[in-house]
Amino acid sequence: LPPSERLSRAALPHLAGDVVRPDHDPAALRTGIVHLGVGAFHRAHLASYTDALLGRDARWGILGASLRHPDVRDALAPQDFLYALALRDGSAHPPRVIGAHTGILVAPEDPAALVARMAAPEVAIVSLTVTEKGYCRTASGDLDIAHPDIAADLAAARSGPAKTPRSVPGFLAAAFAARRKAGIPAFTVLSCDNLPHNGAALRRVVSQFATLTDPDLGAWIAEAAAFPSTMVDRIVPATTASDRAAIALALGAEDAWPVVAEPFTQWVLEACFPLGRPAWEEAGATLVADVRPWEEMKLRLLNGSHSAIAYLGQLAGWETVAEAVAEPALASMVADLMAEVAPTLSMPAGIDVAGYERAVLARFANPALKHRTAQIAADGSQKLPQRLLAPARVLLASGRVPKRIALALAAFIRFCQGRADDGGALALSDPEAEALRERASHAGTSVERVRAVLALPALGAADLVQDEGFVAAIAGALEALAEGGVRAALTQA
Ligand code: CS2
Repeated sequence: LPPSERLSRAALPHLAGDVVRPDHDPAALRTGIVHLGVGAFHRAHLASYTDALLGRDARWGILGASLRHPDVRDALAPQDFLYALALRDGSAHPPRVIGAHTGILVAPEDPAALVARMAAPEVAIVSLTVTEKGYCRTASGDLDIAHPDIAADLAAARSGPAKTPRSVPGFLAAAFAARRKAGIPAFTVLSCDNLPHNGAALRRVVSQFATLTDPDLGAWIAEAAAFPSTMVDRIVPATTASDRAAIALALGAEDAWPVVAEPFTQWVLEACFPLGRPAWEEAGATLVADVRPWEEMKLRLLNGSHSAIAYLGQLAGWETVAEAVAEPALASMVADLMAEVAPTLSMPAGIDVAGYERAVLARFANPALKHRTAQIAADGSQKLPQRLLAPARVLLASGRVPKRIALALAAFIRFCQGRADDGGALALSDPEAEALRERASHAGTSVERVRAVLALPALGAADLVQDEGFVAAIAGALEALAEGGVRAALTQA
């Protein structure tokens, strides 16, 4: 029988015996961190590291904020912001209850309240998982002033202190302005998104936003605020109805929004937190001086392979990553792709590239995870520059035409055309969806279609459009996909 009780602080003593509970009192936490973007990834990553340390130091509770939708708040508020984290790898793991959140705000309901909480003196860190598109950048990394949210936030901020931001740079600048005015030191901004040099990338858009509204504020942020870069890694698929049902049984209570994740987790951070931080290294994080080799390794080997699997899988009808890599031809294409990309990396000291590649493939093969290729296929315009185009550029500069990257990009273009190999319709979820579909379906030769897609400004690949060898390789792969589908193209590759 399904349990009738709802997860809550009061229900903690009645949960199933093996459930791992917080070793602190979630009601006694203070708020040292405000986190923007309370999706599944955050709840299985930063929140999990932090939760493990709160018994020692209750200062670091997390106030979450959703920038768009109320759904996570609505699910978790009735259960005191507790939720279960369930690890999946085929063996039995008892669920763990995470109790790291002191609340969740929904920004559009009351943007000023969020700014005020970010400006509170006890908040030392504002962390973020807002996905690539949340940064509102152009392909060259500048603030996208044509973005509707940025345009609205800039207009509002210029006509007085911004009380109702919508964008991430707008919220951060408004909170910095409030702190500066009140004489409160700048918080540390901690980007946890899959962008190269994510801290520096965020610093750039926030500083540009602030400078456009008040040059003194821009200068203050440049001087006073730290933006450490991080590499984050854990595969966290979207929670499904069957996950909810299974977790309710294992918990002995209903949980409206648990999260499922692989057991593997990694977090590498630059150790620059002027107002302090939780001792995350005691929960397994790695503090380094320079995160660059780590993030390049992860973005290009893991995320680059993920995107390749997502587009090839969507075309071939492989619903999950595990299903895709169970196909020997696809698994060997992914191994070859990683081998192709590896020479572009300066690996972190002590990490061996072959071992890392094997570990990534083993993680992809996790049959219990059900990570949908459709989920990873979303937002390609925001992901491909750092995942596939950056390593392609390095290889082309050294005279090599990267054939596997070309195949992955061809799969992306065919995916944007909207038809799977069996003729079924494929949904395109991307801020550039319309332009991508139009360019990918451009009348003319396959070379022209490849050029049209690569020339999309969001991809920042104008240089690659000029590389005839690369364009020809992508066009050849696109023709192979069109003629024989993914299976045939893989055997030719
Ligand atoms: C994935 C990532 O959806 C995607 O684009 O590649 O979310 C990936 O699962 C994580 O970065 C793993 O750390």
